[in-house]
Amino acid sequence: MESAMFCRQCEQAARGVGCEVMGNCGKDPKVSALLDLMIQGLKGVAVYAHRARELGAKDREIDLFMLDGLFTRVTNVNFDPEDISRRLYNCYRIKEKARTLYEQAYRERKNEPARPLDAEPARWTPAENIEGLVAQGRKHGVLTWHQDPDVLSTIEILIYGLMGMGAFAWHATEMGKEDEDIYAFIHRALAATADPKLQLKDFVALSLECGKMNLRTMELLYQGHAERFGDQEPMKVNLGTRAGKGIVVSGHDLPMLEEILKQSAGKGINVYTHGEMLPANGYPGLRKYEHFAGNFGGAWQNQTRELPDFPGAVIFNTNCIQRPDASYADRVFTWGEVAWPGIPHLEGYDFTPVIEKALALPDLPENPGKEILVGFGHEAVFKVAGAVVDAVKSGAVRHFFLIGGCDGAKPGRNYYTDLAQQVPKDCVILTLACGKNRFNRLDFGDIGGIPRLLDVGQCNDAYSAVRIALALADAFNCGVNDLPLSMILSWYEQKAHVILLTLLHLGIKGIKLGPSLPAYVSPAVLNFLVENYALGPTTTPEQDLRQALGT
Ligand code: SF4
Ligand code: SF3
Repeated sequence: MESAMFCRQCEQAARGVGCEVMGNCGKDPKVSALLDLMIQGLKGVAVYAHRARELGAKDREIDLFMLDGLFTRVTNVNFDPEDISRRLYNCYRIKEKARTLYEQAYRERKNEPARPLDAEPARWTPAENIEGLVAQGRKHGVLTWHQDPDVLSTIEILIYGLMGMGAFAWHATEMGKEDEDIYAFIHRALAATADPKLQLKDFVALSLECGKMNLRTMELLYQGHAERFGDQEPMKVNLGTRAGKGIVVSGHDLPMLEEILKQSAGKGINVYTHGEMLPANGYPGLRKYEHFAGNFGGAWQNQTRELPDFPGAVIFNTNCIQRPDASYADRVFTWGEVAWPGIPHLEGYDFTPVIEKALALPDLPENPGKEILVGFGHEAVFKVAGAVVDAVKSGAVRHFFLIGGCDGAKPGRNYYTDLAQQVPKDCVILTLACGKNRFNRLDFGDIGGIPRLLDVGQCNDAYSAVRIALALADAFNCGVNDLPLSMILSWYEQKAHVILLTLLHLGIKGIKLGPSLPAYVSPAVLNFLVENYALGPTTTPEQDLRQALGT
């Protein structure tokens, strides 16, 4: 019997196979079909935009829409059929714009009209209503992307990589950081997935190229943040609340947080980060706002338990949103690509509705909380590099562990907490992305003044982790694979997935990935990853530590 939906793009894929009745994330079959249609629509845009570029023609609206569309499909971003439908009609308009661009460029270059493209996505026209769009989307589910399971696996690896990279690039554009090569690659790669002539090796190569282009994307994102807000600095973050009105900002987007801070200044409102926004507390350009009060709550998957206790307004600017509980749904907003049915959605940078909501809601109590340390982006780590290198040479620091990646709601993720707690006292732990929320409130102490837990930042700061690894290799005059460094990663969604592609592109071997391996990696593709990169699943903290330390 045909299932209601099929999605296996994240770590929560049901039974490690795929969500077929209802997404474990909360995505229903209707939304799933619309998001499948989004990929089909984007392929249509890409086949034209890629060919137009080959003829020297490009268009910024098309390029920016591509990032929008890819980001919309990322796990835990958009759950609103109305919102996605609007984006789909826009996708069709953009595809037609790309078609015209291509046809004009062709005529100008070749002095003859372009022949119609035969790629199926190029011919898509949207149905007239949501039900029709849903019916269309159901014909373009992931299992239709290719008949061969191994080729399908590599196409999924590529498309999910493009989604993660699209999200990072979307953030970078907000700060004016763009790169023609990134747009050209995204169009070329997505157009390739609609080309039936291409084979497994082509998609493997494109996936590794995706990792390479993502490194460039992450570099741009880092530069955008650093130029606008200064480099991250080690700073203590208060986890309590201040007396007064409050706004919680959840997600990843720093320029949006800055606007909220600017617009709410002097109004008796305190602003708190939540989830992956925590590292925002390490940026001097954001900390300068006196009413930036710290962080509320823990990991994203605890939001429905924690946000009922926050009496102020809440806004999600990126993933990960979950179904807002009735006890706080009337004070939640979404922004950017995030949407949830019935929740007010803000576009642009006018946050008056959130501010007015916060002012109308009850005060928060004065409740001084624990403090934790954030802000060890690569520039901050480089400042203590001499001490770190000396500590390694003297034997005071034996090994580094990068325990990075996304958190998730499934059981089995306590592996990372157990691992962090069992890491021997003469080892340093670097954290990155939201997985750290499981254990970053614990006290890890220091080694001769070097904190044992150094938080490099959000998943959006993965560039810093790469720079730290490369600098260590430089300092010890060896390759990254020869360093006393183990990467034990947790993945959940497509941003973690593309960071992994970047690490593979850099030739990093021996990465441990958990808590489970992606459902979309076929046995043959997994074999390839094991043979070429020694990529393996996490096992038990004890066994993985023994292997990492050679004990
Ligand atoms: Fe399931 Fe993840 Fe897809 Fe949601 S995004 S439907 S949890 S595989
Ligand atoms: Fe987390 Fe959603 Fe990915 Fe940015 S907030 S790491 S999962």
